[in-house]
Amino acid sequence: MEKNDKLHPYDAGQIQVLEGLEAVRKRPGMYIGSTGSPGLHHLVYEIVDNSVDEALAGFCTSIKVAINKDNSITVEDDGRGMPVDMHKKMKKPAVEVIHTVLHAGGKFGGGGYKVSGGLHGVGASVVNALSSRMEVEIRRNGKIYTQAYEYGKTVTSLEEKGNTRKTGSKTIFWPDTQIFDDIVYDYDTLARRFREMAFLNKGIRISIEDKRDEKFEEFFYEGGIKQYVEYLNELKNNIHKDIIYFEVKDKDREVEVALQYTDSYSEYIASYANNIKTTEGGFHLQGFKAALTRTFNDYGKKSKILKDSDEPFDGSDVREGITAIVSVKLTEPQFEGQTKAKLGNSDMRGFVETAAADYLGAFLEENPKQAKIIIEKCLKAARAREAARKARNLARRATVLDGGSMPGKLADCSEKDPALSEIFLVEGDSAGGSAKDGRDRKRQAILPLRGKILNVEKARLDKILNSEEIKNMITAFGCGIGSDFDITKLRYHKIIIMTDADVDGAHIRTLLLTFFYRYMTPLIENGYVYAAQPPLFRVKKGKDIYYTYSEKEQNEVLESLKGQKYDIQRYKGLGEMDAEQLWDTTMDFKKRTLIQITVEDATAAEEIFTTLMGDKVPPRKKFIEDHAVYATIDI
Ligand code: 28F
Repeated sequence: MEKNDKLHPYDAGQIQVLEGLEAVRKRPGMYIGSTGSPGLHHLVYEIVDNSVDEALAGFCTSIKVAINKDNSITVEDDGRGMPVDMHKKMKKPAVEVIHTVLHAGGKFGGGGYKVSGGLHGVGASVVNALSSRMEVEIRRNGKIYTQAYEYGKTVTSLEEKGNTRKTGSKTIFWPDTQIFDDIVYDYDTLARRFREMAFLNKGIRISIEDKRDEKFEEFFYEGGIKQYVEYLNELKNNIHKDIIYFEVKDKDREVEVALQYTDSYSEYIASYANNIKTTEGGFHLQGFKAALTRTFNDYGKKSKILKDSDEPFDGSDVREGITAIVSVKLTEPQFEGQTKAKLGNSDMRGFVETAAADYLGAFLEENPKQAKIIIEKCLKAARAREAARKARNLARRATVLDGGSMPGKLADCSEKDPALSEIFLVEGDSAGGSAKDGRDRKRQAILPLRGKILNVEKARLDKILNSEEIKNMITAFGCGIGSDFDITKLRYHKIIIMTDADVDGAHIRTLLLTFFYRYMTPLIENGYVYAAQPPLFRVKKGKDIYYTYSEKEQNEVLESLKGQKYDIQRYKGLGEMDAEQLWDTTMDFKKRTLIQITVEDATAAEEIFTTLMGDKVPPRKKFIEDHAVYATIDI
């Protein structure tokens, strides 16, 4: 490898190969996205993807992943074993080419896999390039073979290590500490992805073992995405018993869909292409939605549930309450969009639409009882949409007619320039009172919210528009709601959520964020929404007062006062602070810290709602305790 290629032109190909993997080490982000935690976990997915490809080809049923004590990773499958025969051009065993040549995947020509996720076979070489060491063990041809690499370079030639009757591949790799910020693997992150993989690929058994603290889980779903929908709806109330499922394949593409309706008012449709979540959607999703709207309208009319005088269902009507997984697999996926999470293969629209329309049409015909329940729900959604439109118009007219008078509970500010004005949404009337007394009257408006605001997951827009708290917010903000929303009319450029630092406060914040995200999206997109940060403790030493905002900060203050006499007050709620304290700690422009809410924060809040907030109270309570506090306080 140290040879000069001018003297040994024969080796030029090999030198090019080395440059190939050097490129990966120079710019790892180009290949795995980042060198932070996501990139570190991506290494595992690349190796597991190769096993999944072997399983999708029909030769592997079980994949075992282990996080070892030293944060190396072992992946083992029971496939055919990576090929070990000599690669004619490279004059190296195929397995060595797979691990040391970038884009090796494509070089196998006709032998390549039909569908593939990840980096399409370049995965193993990329992971190898970013590992301080990698070892492979192959069972094939009745023999055991091993080879090792370091920093992407071969350190031992392929060796025969004895006989076996089994077949399969095993890879161990040690992420390079020179490349990654941190090499500690997170069990839950890996487990979540493997559960998803097992749902998306029925019949594949994927296990994960954590040797650092003896954790183990195995994921295996014979029903695939059908069971995924069942899992997602576990905490919700379904309105018909069968999960609707179909699968259509042609020569080089396939689509699989599972769906079920619940009594929820929101929709959850997750789409995938080659096991990659297409969060930005794409043609497959468009095809599915189009088929849903068309077949439900056709059946609605045919069954006379939808009268001739009724307006047709629109997309939102037929998706209200749906939980669906749309998974396609195709030979050459084109990923587009800002985050490369949008499927750009235009043929998938027609393919999915035809498949879905055929199957859904037949399902409705063959299951009239379930069809009736679903179509009647669509009809209710359509009527609620019409009622909401009217309510919105009324609300708008009322505002215009009474000269835009503000809600009685609002203590408005005198400033008229929105850029200089802010509004605090305060949990509870007592904290609202302190905030009104303590505020800067020129620039700060206060709107107290009584108790919990309406859960927008459990109500349609027409009901939402009847909620006092929500009406007050709409009027105070001045820009309408939903499709009428006009950000240019916004009366305050800072909307500050001020809630207690406890589970209830976190819940209210989640509710508000979900509401804003669903019905006043531009508020979040423009960065106009904030969370106030009230203190957790007050430490008083003689005349000195310290407010602290985290346990850590509190410990630091107590440390610095060691041996001295002091008095601690823990604030359980905003209501425990008087007007002056609230101003000093949380509202004063000069001293406060506000946390700006990002679109990611809002989508996280919304995801908690759509996927995991159900009606079955105990699990929901547990979920809020486990997650909502972090999901909403850590913003
Ligand atoms: C621990 C990670 O990487 N498993 C793999 C195979 C099996 C074959 C293969 C792999 C063909 C198209 C390159 C065997 N016999 N586990 C794994 N198992 N790669 S990776 O072939 C190489 C690929 O591009 C295999 C016959 N055909 C294919």
